[in-house]
Amino acid sequence: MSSSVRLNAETIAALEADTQSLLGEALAAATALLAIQGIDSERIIEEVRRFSVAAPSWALGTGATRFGRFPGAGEPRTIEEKLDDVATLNALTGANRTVSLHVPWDEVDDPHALSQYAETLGLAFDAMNSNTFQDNPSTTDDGALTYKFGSLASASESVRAAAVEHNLHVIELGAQLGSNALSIWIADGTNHPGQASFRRQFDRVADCLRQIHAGLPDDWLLFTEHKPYEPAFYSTVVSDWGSSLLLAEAAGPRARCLVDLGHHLPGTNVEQVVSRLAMTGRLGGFHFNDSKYGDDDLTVGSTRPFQLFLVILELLEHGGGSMPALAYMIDQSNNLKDPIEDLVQATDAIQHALALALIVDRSALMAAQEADDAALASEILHAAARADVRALVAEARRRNGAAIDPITTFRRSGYRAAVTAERGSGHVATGL
Ligand SMILES: [Mn+2]
Repeated sequence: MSSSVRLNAETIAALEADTQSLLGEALAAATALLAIQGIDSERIIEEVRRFSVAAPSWALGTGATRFGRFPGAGEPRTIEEKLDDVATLNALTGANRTVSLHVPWDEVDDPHALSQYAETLGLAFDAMNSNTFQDNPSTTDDGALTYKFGSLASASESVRAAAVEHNLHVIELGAQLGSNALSIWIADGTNHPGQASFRRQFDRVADCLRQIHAGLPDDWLLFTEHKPYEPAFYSTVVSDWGSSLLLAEAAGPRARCLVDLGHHLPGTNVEQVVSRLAMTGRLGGFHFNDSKYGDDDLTVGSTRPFQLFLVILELLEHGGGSMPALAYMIDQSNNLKDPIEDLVQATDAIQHALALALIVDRSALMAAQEADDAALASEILHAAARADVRALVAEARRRNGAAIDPITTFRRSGYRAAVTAERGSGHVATGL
């Protein structure tokens, strides 16, 4: 890391010298209060310590809207600088130990060198993301091919072949980086009734996914990610969890469904979708974000914290009381905050929701459900969702060598000013 400001367990402890005793008092009070209800704080702290969620490379910069983009100061110029920022994030949270790359936005010239650089920062590579939702210079630059009318669902055989080839390229790159999964979200769909056949589009995507699945290394998984609409506004090929499941089943045994929390129509019961996919054995991963209207990509837990709590409760059910080994990633686009602060808040929100969900007395809940006692079931959920676990989450971070109060400590560290001096302003760290 070239920056003069380095955040690690030592520098963070020094910056938080005055915070340590405050945490001690808050933790003692919270632990005593939970003990009265028969809740073991240690188990919660240790489970929160274990959890990690991948940081997406594209969220280290400011996102854009359809109407404009306002870049922040000191945004990363290179993949290495993105990794520097993730290392800083992980130092603060102790819970972002991996990074998820997006190709071609993160096209890598020397995977071996990048892999070594990540290792020096204590980071590893999570699921790779391919991109055929915009024209890709490496496959479509000659102008003969375009994804304008779709990629894996395209009526053009050569366009489909280019899209499959791109995905195989991303797998090859990821294998060199030590990743073990490929996430595919395709924008394919239509804007006009009659524009394409639902069935033929679906069959072509299934066929292409089979070809991509055949190119997976033995220890890899393939994730299909659904989204109901946008950019296609009449129909989308992978529009919902049912289509995603059918495609995963068609693709092969190592295909799984990925749930992006913002990729559902308004009012969809997302926690029930999670439960259904978990039952089928095809739940593979998560993209965390929050939304009020559509695919808003807001900070997870910022507008619907109770939904996040219920989703995590379903995951704990699936994992027998602890978080199942799925691919967890933050997928947000932030226009207003410092990107690192936004990712800190996202990670904290997930850690917090996890701690609350761990409080739920799942056997008492099951007994209330079996007795048709709706009021008691609600009481059990609310007793957990209304608890104060902030000190437990902070203690989990402290034990991981991370920050008790990550936002305050990040601001005190002077990291953004230091990288701005090095990197300047006005860089575009995202690919759109
Ligand atoms: Mn996503």
